[in-house]
Amino acid sequence: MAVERTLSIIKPDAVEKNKTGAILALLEENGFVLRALRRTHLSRREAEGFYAVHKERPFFGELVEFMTRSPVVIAVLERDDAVAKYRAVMGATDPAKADAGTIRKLYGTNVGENAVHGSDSADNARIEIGYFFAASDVAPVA
Ligand code: 3AN
Repeated sequence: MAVERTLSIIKPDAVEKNKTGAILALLEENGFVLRALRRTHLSRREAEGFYAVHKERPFFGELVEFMTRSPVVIAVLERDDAVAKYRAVMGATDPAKADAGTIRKLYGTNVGENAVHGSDSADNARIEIGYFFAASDVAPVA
């Protein structure tokens, strides 16, 4: 499987719980290389734009409120099969249904406040990385 990149966001709930370092360590232990890393407090406009695909969903307002509540930590992760491997490490959307040892099981609160985001395809990963990072921020493939 080719080397691939995906976008990770450590969401406000996990940053508030001081779990940024624990989550980044778990990712490195799972073979992900941090190609870019940024801590920021998302504006409403940034959060609405990022989650535009969900704008018709009933939880959209709640999701934007949550994602703008306090800072997030955004990372570009790289390894072979990064999109699928990161989704496996994240666990199911609902932390209560996530497998033991996954980030959402360990650090998520509920289906809305579930600790981390991960791209759902390589195409979306490229779009999401471009949404938050300039090409010059992302280290070239080694
Ligand atoms: P995932 O993040 O696992 O790909 P999606 O794409 O279905 O899940 O949902 C995007 C985000 O929307 C989730 N990470 C979660 O924060 C939020 N979300 C999903 N379902 C709900 C829900 N029923 N109530 C509140 N927020 C939700």
